[in-house]
Amino acid sequence: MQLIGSVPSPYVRRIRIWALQNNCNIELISLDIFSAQDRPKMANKNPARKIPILIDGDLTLSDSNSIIRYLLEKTGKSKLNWPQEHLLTTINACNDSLVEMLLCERSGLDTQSDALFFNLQNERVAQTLHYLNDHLCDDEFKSCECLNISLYCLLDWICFRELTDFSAQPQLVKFYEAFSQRQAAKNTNPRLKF
Ligand SMILES: N[C@@H](CCC(=O)N[C@@H](CS)C(=O)NCC(=O)O)C(=O)O
Repeated sequence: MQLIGSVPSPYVRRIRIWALQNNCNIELISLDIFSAQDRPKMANKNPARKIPILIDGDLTLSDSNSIIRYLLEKTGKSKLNWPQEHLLTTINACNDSLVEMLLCERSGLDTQSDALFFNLQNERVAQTLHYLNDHLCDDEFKSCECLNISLYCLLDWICFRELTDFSAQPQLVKFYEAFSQRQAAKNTNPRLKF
């Protein structure tokens, strides 16, 4: 299997960490998706022009959520239950808002200005992080590898890109520090040159 993606992307990193922790051999094809040279390689495989993209023989899948569902099914592991799906959707909502805001910043916009779009994203980011802090110790969160990986990838990307401050959320801080010690986290660290 091949994974089209990039090293910094938190969504791509979810798949890479899951694959490392589950001895699943997936080759990363690392692209700079905004460069003229690499963009067609992504666009040819995904009309939505987003990464990650998984290629398994004749099958092409985009979106980290579909990819993880596919890998769980392929390896005979149980899927997320509905409360776990809700938690994953909450992580995704925070991550998506931060991606949009980063793209706005890179477009020269002031994301701290008092505009409806920015206010909605900033509110969503703050509230989802607060909610995740409160639910991190729930059994359905603790027992779900995919949720742990997805949350770690979000938090480490927040730190790496200096996107927001979650130091007031003690459970998030504790979780982040513990997960950072895992080998798969170290092996996929976007700060390292690959
Ligand atoms: N829902 C998608 C989100 C993927 C996503 O937003 N990927 C970012 C990279 S982190 C991307 O490709 N952005 C390109 C763009 O928005 O144009 C998933 O879970 O895979």
